[in-house]
Amino acid sequence: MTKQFNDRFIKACRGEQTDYVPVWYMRQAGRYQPEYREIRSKYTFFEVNHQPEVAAEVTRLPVEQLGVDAAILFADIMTPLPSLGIQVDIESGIGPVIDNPIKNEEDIDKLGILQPEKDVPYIMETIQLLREQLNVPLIGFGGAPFTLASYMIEGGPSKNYNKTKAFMHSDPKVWGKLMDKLADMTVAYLSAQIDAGAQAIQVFDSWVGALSKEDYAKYIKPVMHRVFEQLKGKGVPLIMFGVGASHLIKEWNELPVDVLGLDWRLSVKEAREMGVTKTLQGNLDPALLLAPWSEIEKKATEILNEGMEQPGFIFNLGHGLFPQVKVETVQRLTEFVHEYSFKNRK
Ligand code: 1CP
Repeated sequence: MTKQFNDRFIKACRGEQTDYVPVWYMRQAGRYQPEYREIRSKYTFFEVNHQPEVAAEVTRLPVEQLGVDAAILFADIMTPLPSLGIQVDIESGIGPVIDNPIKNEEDIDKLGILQPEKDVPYIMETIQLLREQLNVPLIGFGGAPFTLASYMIEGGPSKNYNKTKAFMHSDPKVWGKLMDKLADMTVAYLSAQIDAGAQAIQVFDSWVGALSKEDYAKYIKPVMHRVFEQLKGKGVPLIMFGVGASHLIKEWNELPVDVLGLDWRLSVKEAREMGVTKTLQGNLDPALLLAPWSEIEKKATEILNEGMEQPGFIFNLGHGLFPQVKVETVQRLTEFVHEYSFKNRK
């Protein structure tokens, strides 16, 4: 018998009351799971990504193992970039590495246009498969223009985004051209995911917190506004997330999105005090998952108490799960979030 569909995550995205607080984790599929490591010993990252059956299996792992209330498509924010002519490899212990970083306007003019059906058909196939297999909502996702540009310009992960910021400030017109191209790609990619069956979308602007509020408002906010405005008509909840971006939270609150994902630097209560009205998602520091259970429980309780002040809260980490975390710890946390929020519901 198939289990009844669990729609708590979607309800919470829409700011509706749920009997318990739904939970999922960023990077809930990954190296902390022995099953994931086993699959990755046979295939490269992109080999997993490109095979719908395998990608769907990896996506389902945390749903079956942890009992989370949402699944997130197994892919990467880099997945669509090769179709634009950007050569990406995922290197173990590093992350995405790009052989031909963007240096000038000519490189931007050469970028291709993403045609999802032709370029990334495996993404849509994976989504369709998962919709038959899952009884929780499936989250589709993509990288935001700034974060994608940071990899494309730096050539890989960066600490300070110096080249990216220098590019932006040196020639704002050319920068705008790059943002527009990446925004068009993001809209096409995420629209195709929704059409294939993704039931919510999270946009990762992971590294945009490197910018000042002024620069964000001038160079990034208009393009993010356009991306979300174009996706809004598709009718699925939209989630915005970034790391170290507490100073941008009021700007985000003005974007046409449903949910804001917080990292651990700003509490739910502080965000509310700053005037943030949207549904919130977050925000346990993933490093705490290596601390004794009593500390994890204390902090999770505090987050839940603050989150449940308003209907519609989604429990998550402040950033992705990392390889050293034990599966049992994440299982216990998931159970705790469900039980505590059920007992203390309003
Ligand atoms: O095979 C491996 O174990 C490599 C590790 C890994 C994984 C598991 C990478 C390389 N990507 C992924 C999958 C992934 N990436 C998901 C899948 C689903 C899930 O969450 O379970 C998602 C949503 C992402 C998104 C992603 N990739 C982001 C945004 C989220 C974030 O961490 O802020 C970013 C910045 C990336 C780039 C990337 N890809 C991989 C790594 C290690 C990184 C980060 C590198 C860096 O620090 O810049």
